Amino acid sequence: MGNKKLLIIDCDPGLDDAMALVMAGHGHKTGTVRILAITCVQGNTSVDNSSRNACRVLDALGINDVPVFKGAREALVMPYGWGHEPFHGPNGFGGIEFPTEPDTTRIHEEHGVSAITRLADEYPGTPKLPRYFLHIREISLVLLGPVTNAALAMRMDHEFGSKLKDIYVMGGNFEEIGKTTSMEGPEFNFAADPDAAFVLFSEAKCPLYIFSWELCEMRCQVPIEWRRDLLSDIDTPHARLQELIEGPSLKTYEFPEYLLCDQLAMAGALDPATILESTAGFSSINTTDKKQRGRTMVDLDITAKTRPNVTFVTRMDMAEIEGMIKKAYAFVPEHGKNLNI
Ligand SMILES: [Ca+2]
Repeated sequence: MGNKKLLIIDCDPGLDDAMALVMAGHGHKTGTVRILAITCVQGNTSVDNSSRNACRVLDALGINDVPVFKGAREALVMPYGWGHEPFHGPNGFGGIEFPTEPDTTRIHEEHGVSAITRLADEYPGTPKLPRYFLHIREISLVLLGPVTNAALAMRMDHEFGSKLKDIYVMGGNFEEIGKTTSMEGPEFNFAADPDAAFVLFSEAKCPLYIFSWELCEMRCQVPIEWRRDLLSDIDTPHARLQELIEGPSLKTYEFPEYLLCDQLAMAGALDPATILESTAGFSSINTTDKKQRGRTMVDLDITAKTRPNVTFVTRMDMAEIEGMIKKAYAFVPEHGKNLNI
């Protein structure tokens, strides 16, 4: 396996998920990372749509050796009840009516949660101190949607968290700014399944990197012109797909600048050197307040009782990330399938 980074990507594509999958897919095709699995969850859209959308991205990239698994259809406890996230359209991909179906034969029967826990056992890493069953772990888990699947994996296998190298999560708050339907609520992924986020923060037994809503909205935004120009001179299947699905939302873009969200967590997972600054803290999730369920509660005043369990990323190398995204879309993939629309 060498030093190749192993990824499990849990996602709910989703427009920004699609871009994050392209970034990882580029690494997979060029041999810098290996995607062991893509597991899907309900979030921006239903789990059926999100898994179908993941297949579309893989088709465009000509990736045929990455299995897709459907995970949780609902939040752990309380259904969020929004129907779908309007920003991403009713099918998660801008409401585009595609003339053809993607190759869904890559979706396996096995449930996503059981696939995640199985893979953590199949890739235990390198033995460090065999006598104590200590291993240098090698799987990075990247969470780009509600974290229901990860929480279920942690409940199925209590040691699951300790079988991972690290976890990269797009979600939560750090500076008391939220995003759901109103800007006052908690961040979307954690609001969608607050109880799952609580389990994740309690049970992760490996480094847990949080790419919060504030990081996306206040610290890593890029000019909207950057996004409008990004793919203008690139004609690859995955660039065409991204232009198509993001077209409707770009026309009526609600923010003054373009927000990268899932892309930031993926950039951190692919190249931790893109993380320029971070703050470790003790954090948990509000699961009881009616309006604030899913709100991240942060305590940076670390004592012996509150040892850090989370690292909040606070600054990233945006020039590097912008270049990483551009390069991924410009890459001409062997067997990449065009949509022909
Ligand atoms: Ca997402």
